[in-house]
Amino acid sequence: MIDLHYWPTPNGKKVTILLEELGLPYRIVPVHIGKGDQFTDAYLKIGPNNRMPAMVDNEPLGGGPPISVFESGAIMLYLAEKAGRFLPTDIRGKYEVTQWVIWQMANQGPKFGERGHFSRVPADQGDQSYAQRRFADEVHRLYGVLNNRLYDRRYIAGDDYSIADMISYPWTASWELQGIDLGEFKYFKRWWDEMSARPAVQRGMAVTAGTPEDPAAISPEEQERRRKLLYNQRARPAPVE
Ligand SMILES: N[C@@H](CCC(=O)N[C@@H](CS)C(=O)NCC(=O)O)C(=O)O
Repeated sequence: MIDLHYWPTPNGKKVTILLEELGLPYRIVPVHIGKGDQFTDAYLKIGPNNRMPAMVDNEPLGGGPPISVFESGAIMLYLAEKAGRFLPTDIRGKYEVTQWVIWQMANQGPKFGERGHFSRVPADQGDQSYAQRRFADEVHRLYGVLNNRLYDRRYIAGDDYSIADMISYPWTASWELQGIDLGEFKYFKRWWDEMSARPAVQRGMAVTAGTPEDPAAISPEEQERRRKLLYNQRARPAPVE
């Protein structure tokens, strides 16, 4: 069985889409990132970057102790390789897909994330207009990269559906909130409509991690504790020998 340490955000949903496409049994282990579950000693053993998702495969190929993997891109590569699907094994096909997985991890994920972050900065933190423009432009540029890529290909890596498509979809699910007009990106839109209609994509996007919290039920003390934990994160001290 695979344990997916998960919270329902785009980075988590990349992996649930793949697990649903593969039809592999998995167990969701909630990592409530708003409460700070990502900082516990137990979680840091499998997710040393204090971010989710992370995965533990209790039945790795070839047997032996469980294998744990963090970083959504690495988890996607691991699961696709294990299942022998959605990642070609020939050298050309494999790197056609891998380069787009890394593109997503190094560009689309971080830039879309920062666009969201700077759009939510409280007013008392000063003028954010440069950062907001910078990341809105990057998001627009990256939609253009996908649109141009999909101009003469059905899928991101070519004729076949792959983990490059699954990893790139969740961050585009809220294109409207990102200020994007899909009329500008018609080749991307054709792909997006096809992706959105896939039953496994719909199931993966709908995976939750328990009942959502009622924000009104969080005490002011707890809100303050979370604010201190989550904002201005700096290096954690190394273990003492
Ligand atoms: N590159 C990482 C990014 C993971 C990431 O940023 N996860 C966010 C949620 S989407 C998180 O765990 N945030 C917790 C925090 O900021 O403390 C991946 O793709 O796995």
